[in-house]
Amino acid sequence: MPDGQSEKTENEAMPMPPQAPTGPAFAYFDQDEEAKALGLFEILSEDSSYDPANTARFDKALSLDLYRGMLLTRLMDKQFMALQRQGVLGFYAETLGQEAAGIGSAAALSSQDWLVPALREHGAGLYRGMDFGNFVAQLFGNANDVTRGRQMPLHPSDPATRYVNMSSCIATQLPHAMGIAMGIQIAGDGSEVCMGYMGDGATSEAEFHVAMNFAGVRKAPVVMVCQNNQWAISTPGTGQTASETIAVKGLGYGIESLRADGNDILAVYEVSKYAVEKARRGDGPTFIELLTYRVSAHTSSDDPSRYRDESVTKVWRTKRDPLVRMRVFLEKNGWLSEADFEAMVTQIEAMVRKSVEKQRDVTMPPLSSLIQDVFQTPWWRLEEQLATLEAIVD
Ligand SMILES: Cc1ncc(C[n+]2csc(CCOP(=O)(O)OP(=O)(O)O)c2C)c(N)n1
Ligand SMILES: [Mg+2]
Repeated sequence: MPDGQSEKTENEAMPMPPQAPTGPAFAYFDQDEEAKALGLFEILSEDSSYDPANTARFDKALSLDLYRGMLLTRLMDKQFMALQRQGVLGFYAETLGQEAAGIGSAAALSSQDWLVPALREHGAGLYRGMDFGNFVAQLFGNANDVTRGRQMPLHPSDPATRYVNMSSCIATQLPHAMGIAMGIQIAGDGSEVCMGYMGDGATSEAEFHVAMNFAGVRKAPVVMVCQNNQWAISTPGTGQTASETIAVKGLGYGIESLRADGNDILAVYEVSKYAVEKARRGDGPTFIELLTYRVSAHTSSDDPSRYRDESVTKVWRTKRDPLVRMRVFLEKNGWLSEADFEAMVTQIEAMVRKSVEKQRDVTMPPLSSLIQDVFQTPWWRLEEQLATLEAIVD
């Protein structure tokens, strides 16, 4: 990447300790298919109480790493939304309240795996090592942007970490995710897994059913993750489906389907790890519903107070906040002091500010970039059109 190499170390994932889950909560996995799809797997309850038998895998390094990933997502979202309001950025969408769902699931992937995102996985991409400078360059659509300013802001893409460019058209990414998994089956050495994300709204689209059908039939190494934040812009979950849960839809396609508390990052990590390890063994796809809530507006172009009861949002913002839940867990274990927390905040905020300062004055992509990435070598017709355009601009 042209920029941001020094920032890369700031958000690299830590190696995962290879411990197997053991505690009573894991009896969830021994239930019949329907009970799993209708139930809700949880490790850290709302008041952060937990059975230590369920948290054996989460040592200090992994726990702090997961928390830092969520904190980075929240703090950068706040700064980028402020920049959007100041007119510096054209568009932005927060993941406020959903940080555990994105980070906890992506944390189960290894570096060679693929992540096919929907709208709210940019934090997860950065957690997996997406270059921060590259991400900010895409927000500005400047000359450092690998997509050459052709996408709306917040459509990052990072070939180095196999973070695939987001498709704005809802659910169109799901056949892509399933197709990548089929490609792994055909051409890979069997060690890679693809994780494809969607919102609850995407499960009503045709592409969801196409992808799930093929994934089930081909037993593809794909993990389909639905961040059920209970809203699709102004459509609530009750207006989206008559199904009892979203997870249960997977059973019709012969896909094992799990359902977890999406605001409990330890639970999200465990169900995701289970699914990723299963896919890597060649035992086929898993569908995961993560129950969470979109605390923020849909995007910077939306005002949710016009269509929903914000007193409900307040409960999710306070009592059910995934960062508070995990922070109490860290404090109970003596792994995060107030001073450690303050230092983490200062370091993240400074990194975001520094990167914005670096990227905001970078020039637009050159006109000649218009014909790049269309063919391997631009053909004469495109060269001719570019010359005409350059003459007009001059
Ligand atoms: C095919 C298609 N239809 C409609 C839209 C407009 N649109 C953009 S986001 C969105 C809602 C998405 O909801 P959901 O899948 O639950 O994801 P969330 O935004 O809640 O993360 C809609 C309707 C679109 N982008 N693509
Ligand atoms: Mg939604």
